[in-house]
Amino acid sequence: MRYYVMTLFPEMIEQAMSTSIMGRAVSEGFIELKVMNIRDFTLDKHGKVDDYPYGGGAGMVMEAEPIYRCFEQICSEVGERPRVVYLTPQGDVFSQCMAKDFSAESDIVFLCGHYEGVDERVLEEIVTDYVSIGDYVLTGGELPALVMMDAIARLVPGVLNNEDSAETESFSDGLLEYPQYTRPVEILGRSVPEVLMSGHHEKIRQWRQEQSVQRTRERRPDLYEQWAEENLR
Ligand code: 6GU
Repeated sequence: MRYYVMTLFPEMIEQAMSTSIMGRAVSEGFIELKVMNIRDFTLDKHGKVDDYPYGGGAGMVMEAEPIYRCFEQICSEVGERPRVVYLTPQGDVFSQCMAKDFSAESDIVFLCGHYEGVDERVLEEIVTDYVSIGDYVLTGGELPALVMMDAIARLVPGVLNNEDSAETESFSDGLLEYPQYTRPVEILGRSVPEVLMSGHHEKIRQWRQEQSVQRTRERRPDLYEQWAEENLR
């Protein structure tokens, strides 16, 4: 899978994507990352990429031209029109279900906006998906793009060491994860639950399932209702 990121802050993307599991996914070739600096595509001799908003008002608006020229270069590399995600609080709220949908693509383009926004005309021309990562306001689309790339990449075969770890955990079956323990057997006056040391695999599986259900009911009643609807009724 190949990610293209159109941004004015390429270091922000490169940094985060060179670390931990994403770093390994890139260096081992499971994910190909092409970070495009929108500033490299302006024809303006001073490298200007934004301008005042028509109609007045605060802040600057990112110009259509450099973004469109950047997109054209991406299209010529991909050979067809890829999905283009514009990160905006006005988009559909990102979910595990959307991550799964995107993980089937061979190429995804992320357009990161800044300032007061992006000239609407280039959005109309190239964007296929408007995505938000939640109901709060960030200064730019880079962190949301990173969030999406992480959530999508871990569904790509090979990115996680453990074959089934993406499937058995939180959300895959609509429940939150059960609690985990490691050595020592006692610390801070608390012991590891007996059943986990019993070696009885079926009992362990049952206990974990019960913990997941209980935890979901307490911490995310909204998710619990959905799960109960699909599994109990
Ligand atoms: Cl995708 N962008 C910005 N700027 N703020 C956000 C967001 C996106 N999602 C939540 N807040």
